[in-house]
Amino acid sequence: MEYPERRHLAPFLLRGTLQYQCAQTTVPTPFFHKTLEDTMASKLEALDRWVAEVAALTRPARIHWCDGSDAEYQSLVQQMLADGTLIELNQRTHPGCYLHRSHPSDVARVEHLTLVCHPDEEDAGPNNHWMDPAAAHAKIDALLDGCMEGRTMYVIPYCMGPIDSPLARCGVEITDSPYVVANMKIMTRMGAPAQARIERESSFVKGLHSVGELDPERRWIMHFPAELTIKSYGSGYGGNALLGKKCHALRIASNQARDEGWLAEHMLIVGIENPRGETHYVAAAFPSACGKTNLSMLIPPEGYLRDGWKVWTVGDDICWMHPGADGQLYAINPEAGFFGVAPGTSDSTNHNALTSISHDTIFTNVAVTADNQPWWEGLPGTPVTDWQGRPYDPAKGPAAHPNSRFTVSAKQCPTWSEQAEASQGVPISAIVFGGRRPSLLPLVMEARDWTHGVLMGAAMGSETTAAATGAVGVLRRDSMAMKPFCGYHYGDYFAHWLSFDRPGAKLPKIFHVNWFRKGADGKFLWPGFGDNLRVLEWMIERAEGRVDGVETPIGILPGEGELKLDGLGLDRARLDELLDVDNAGWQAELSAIGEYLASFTPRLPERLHREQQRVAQALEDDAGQSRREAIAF
Ligand code: OXD
Ligand code: MN
Repeated sequence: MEYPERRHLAPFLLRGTLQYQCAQTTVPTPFFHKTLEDTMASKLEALDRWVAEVAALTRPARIHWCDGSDAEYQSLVQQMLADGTLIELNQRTHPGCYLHRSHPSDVARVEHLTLVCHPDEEDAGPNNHWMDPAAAHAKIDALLDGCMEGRTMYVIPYCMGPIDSPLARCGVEITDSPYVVANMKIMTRMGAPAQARIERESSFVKGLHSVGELDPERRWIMHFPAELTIKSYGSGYGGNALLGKKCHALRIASNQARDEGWLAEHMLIVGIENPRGETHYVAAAFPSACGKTNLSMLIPPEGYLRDGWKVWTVGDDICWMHPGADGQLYAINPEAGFFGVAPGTSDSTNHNALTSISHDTIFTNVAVTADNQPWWEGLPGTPVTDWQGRPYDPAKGPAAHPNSRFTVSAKQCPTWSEQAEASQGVPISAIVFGGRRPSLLPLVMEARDWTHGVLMGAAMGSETTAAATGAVGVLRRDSMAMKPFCGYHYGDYFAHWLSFDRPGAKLPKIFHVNWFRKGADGKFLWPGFGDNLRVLEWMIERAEGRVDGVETPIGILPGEGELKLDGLGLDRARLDELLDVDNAGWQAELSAIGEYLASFTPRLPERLHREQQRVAQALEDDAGQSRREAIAF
C-alpha cells in the first residue's frame, strides 16, 4: 500500500481551521508501522491516524473537519445550490427548504449489495450477505483508491443518542458528499461536542463513504462489526450513505448491543399521555415504509383529544433499549431527525409531519408544483415537474419517487418529546410488532409471555415496499423488522432477545398489530392513523392490568367492549373480521413459521422452537372453534 510522505500528512494532523491542502504525491513508505510514537498514541491520535490513512487511500484535494455549526450548514447549502446538488424550493411557503434529485438508479437501499463481513461466515447467518473481511476490504479499497481526487473529504464526528447519555455511542463518518454532511447534521448530534466525546472514549465506529461514480455495478455497503468499521461506495442514497443510521445504529450497533447486553432495534418510540397525566412509552417495530413515522406522531381522535389524551414523539425509526437497575427496559432514540417517506404523508395521515417539514427541510426525489413547492402523491395541488426534473407526465409513473424522502430535525415536530433528550432514556411499557398483512393477522394480539412475544417478533411477515430495491407487495418474513438490519445470525439474535427474560427483569408486554387487514372487498378494515390510539390504549390498559382480554391459541385478544370504538362507525361485522382467528389459516401459518425458523438451525434456540410447537399444538387442540364461539359474542 502507498501512503503520502509523512510531511504531506502533517496538515491532516492539525485541526482547528477548516480546510487543508492535501498532498497529491504518494511514495511508498511504511509510515504507519509501529514506532515509539505510535505506541504512545493517544485516543485523539487514533482518530487522526485513521483520517490520515483514509486520505492516503482516497487522495482528496481538501479535508474539512465538520464542526456541526449552523454557519457550516449554511455554507454547504450555498455551495450545493451553486453547483446544482440542491435546488431552492419556494422560500415563501417553505423557508429553508431544498430539493435534491438523486441519480435515478440510486433511490433506495440495496440489500443485495449490503454485506456483513464477520471473520466467520456462520456469524453472519442466512439473513445476511457475507464476504470474507480481507477479500471485502480488498474489493472496496480498490474502488476507494483515489476516489476523492479533486473532491473535498469531510470528516463528520457524530453521536448517536443524547450527547451526555451513557446509552449513546459515537462514530465518525468520512464522506465526499456535502449532501451527506448536511443530512448528518440533521439526523445526528454532529460536530464539536461529538468529537470531544470521541476523544474521551476508547472507541468509535469508523464509517468511510464515497459516492464514487454512482454506478450500480460499482456499489457496495460493507460492515465489519469486529472492527467497528463501515465502508460504503457508489451510492448517495440515505440508507446507504448516512452511515450513522442503518449501518451504524442498526447493523453495527446490533452487534455491540449483543456483546454489551442491550437491544438495537428498528422501532419507533412514542409516549402516550392519558387524561390522568401518566405517560406510557411504547416501542414499535414495523418494516420500512409501514407507518412508523405516522404512529410516532399520531393525532388522537376527536373524543380522545377532548378527554385530554396527548402523544409525544421520541423517535420514528430506531430504538436502543437497555435494562435499567430496576429491571425495566429504558429506550433512547439514537437519531436527532426524521428521514421519512414523503408519499402518503398528508394532512389527514400525518399532520404533524407535514407541519415539521414546512421549513428547514431537505427533500429528496419529490416532485414540484408550478410555484416551486414540494409535492408528492397524497398532497393537494398539481405537480409540474417530476422527481427526475422532467415535465410531469402521468404515463411515466408517479410524480414523486415512491421512496422520496424528507430530512428534518426532530425538534421541528409539534409532538417532539423533551424526554428524547433524557440521558437515561424512557421506560418502555409495551413492545409492538407489526407488518402489512392483508389477511389472517388480527388487528391486535398480546403475547402470553416474553418467549411467546419473541416468537411473534421472529414470525413477523410483511409485504415488501419501495424502501428497498426489488419487487413491491411480496410477502416476506422480516423478524422484528430487522431482516435488512440485523448485523449477525438471526438464530443468535433470537437467543439474545430471549436472554432478557431473567430473574429481576420487569419486561414490557409484547403485542402484535396489523393495521392492514383487508375485507372481501379489498378495502382496509381498520381506519388506521389517529384511530390506532384506540389499540394503543388497550395495550396500556393491559399493561396496567385494567382489562382482561380473551385468551386464544395465538395470544390474548381484546374482550367484548375493551376496545373503545365510539365515534368510529365501525360495524360489528368488520370488527368481527378484524379480530377473527381463522384456526385452519393459523395452523398453516404456524407450519410456515416452523419452516422459516428451521432455516436458522443449528443456531435456532430450542426454546423458540418449543414455543412454535406449543402454539401449533394449541391451535390443533382448538380446531373447530372460532374465536367468536370461544368468547361467546
Ligand atoms: C428507512 C428504512 O429509511 O427503513 O428508515 O428503509
Ligand atoms: Mn427504517
